[in-house]
Amino acid sequence: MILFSKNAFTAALSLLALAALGQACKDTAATASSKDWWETAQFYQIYPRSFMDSDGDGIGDLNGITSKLEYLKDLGVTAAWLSPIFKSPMVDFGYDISDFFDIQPEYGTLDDFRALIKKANELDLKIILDFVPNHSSNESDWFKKSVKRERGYEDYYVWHDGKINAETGKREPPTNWLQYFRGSAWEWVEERQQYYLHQFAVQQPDLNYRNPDVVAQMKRVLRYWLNEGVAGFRCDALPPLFEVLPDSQGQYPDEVLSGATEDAADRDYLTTTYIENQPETIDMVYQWREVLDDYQRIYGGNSRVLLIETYSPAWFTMQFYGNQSVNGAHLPFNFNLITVMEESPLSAANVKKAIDLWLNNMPAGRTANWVLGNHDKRRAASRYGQQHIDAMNMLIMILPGASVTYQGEELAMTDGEISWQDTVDPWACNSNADIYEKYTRDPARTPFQWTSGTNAGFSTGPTTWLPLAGDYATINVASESAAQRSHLHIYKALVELRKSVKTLQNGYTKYQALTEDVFVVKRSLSGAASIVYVSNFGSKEVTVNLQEFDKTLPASLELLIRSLASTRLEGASLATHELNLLPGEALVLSTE
Ligand SMILES: *[C@@H]1O[C@H](CO)[C@@H](O)[C@H](O)[C@H]1NC(C)=O
Ligand SMILES: *[C@@H]1O[C@H](CO)[C@@H](O)[C@H](O)[C@H]1NC(C)=O
Ligand SMILES: CC(=O)N[C@H]1CO[C@H](CO)[C@@H](O)[C@@H]1O
Ligand SMILES: [Ca+2]
Ligand SMILES: [Ca+2]
Repeated sequence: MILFSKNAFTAALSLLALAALGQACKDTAATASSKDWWETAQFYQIYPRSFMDSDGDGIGDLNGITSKLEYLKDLGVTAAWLSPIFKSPMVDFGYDISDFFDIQPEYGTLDDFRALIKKANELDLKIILDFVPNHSSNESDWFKKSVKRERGYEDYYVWHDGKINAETGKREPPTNWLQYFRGSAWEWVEERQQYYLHQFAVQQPDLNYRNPDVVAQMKRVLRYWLNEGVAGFRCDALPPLFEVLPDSQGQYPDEVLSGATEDAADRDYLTTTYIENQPETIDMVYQWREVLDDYQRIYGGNSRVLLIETYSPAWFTMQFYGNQSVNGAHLPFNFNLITVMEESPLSAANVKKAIDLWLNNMPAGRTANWVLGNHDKRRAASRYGQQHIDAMNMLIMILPGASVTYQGEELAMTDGEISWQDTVDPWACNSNADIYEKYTRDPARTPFQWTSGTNAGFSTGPTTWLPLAGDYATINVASESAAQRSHLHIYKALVELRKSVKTLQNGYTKYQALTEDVFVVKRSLSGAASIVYVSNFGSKEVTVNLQEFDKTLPASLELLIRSLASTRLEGASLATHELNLLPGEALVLSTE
């Protein structure tokens, strides 16, 4: 399979272009003009439990989503990816699946899902499902059969006898491996007289990918939902898919101390050399891509996409794209704008660092992407500061490639405050009242804010599964739609701009940290107007000379879109040699 030749020539050209440039800023060349739908798409993540409740039980559901598809259409997004909607005991809120082929009753029925797809098709919106390959729920039939060693299911999971401690004579887990959610990654099952591996919660046993039956079964899952009309999958939690092979005695190696924390229950206490980022994981993603491509070849239609969740280092993550002869994921999610700013403050230099980290490592001919948040992280407006949310939304729409929005980022929704009593996230529940805030993911999962009314218009019921965030009276769809200016209007203008302006889809990209606080991006395409993004991430007013960034810029630029607090007027002409920026001000400008 030679799938690369089309881009090889442009890739070579872009290398030449790069070599010809100075060090101050960086150009990335775009590939030829016609792009597949996902390459410039706006993906929108829906967390179904918290999006819209149609029946008043306080829990979001499929009919709720269907009733709000017009909102997504109005936002202008290309595709929505849904966190898991499959049958689940909800220990990890759907990431513990007990039946990969059925819908969680709280969320609706298969017919409800079909109605959702039908409506989405009518609106020309694509629906992408979450694929959770690493584990099932321990309440799944597969696991129950495996516990009983039923024929065909004996090795569906990673089972082990453990080892006998020479001093105490007692049985112990096979290794010191730790789960993500605190504590040992091994659980003893009395009935089977063996331990099973669970890299996540006790109720999420790891499937055994060294068993070809498991590999085939999970491909059936993909084909099953493709038959229901989905546009692709977002693959959950790839790093822990494979573990290292045991030695000839069947023993696994212990991980060593990492030195990162003193807390012996925290996953970071040990290295993850043997339990994450194994080469077999890369190959499995290539196999899933083949399933999707084969499906399209047989049944036609648009490309079915594979998006990948991985927080691995660049050397591993970039392999998911594919190699010289095989295609991998269309888009391995780029979390750098999240992770770099978790470790260091929001500044022009750190934004540049996050962008460099992706674009300098991405294989030639592949498509970049930019993610601001998800249901595992504090909300973007809380992390970056509400005054910077427009600047960040602008950034992910101005940079080349696809972008991903987590529900509520378009409104600048912030985290809810969830007490220890109200805490439901298993990660936090496995800790205690003193430290749960370090682990809890509940604050980013509070109900979506539709109106300033009861339950923010999310539910007509007496309570909601998580309390609402405190700011819903002002931060909600109805208020922001009615306001003359709002984060929502800015977001929509950005999506519209990305869709209508070829320069943003196909143009060259150049960017620079102009000062400590001011970050600037230019997209250009021959024969078309250039688009310039400039943002002041600092807390002081500054004046910059954009000519220092790019001497070819004209003396003035036209203002297209401005952050909420900016006092300028759209259409104004701004001098490039002396541009004054308020703290937190971000602008999208055009050379036209
Ligand atoms: C799943 O795990 C939980 C927690 O260990 C346990 O209480 C429950 O009985 C298990 N269910 C099955 C079917 O093994
Ligand atoms: C690409 O990946 C495939 C599948 O993992 C592997 O067989 C092949 O050797 C790889 N090719 C290169 C050039 O790395
Ligand atoms: C962002 C995301 O999808 N996070 C999920 C990763 O996988 C674990 C286990 O399935 C979930 O707990 C996270 O919510
Ligand atoms: Ca409901
Ligand atoms: Ca695994």
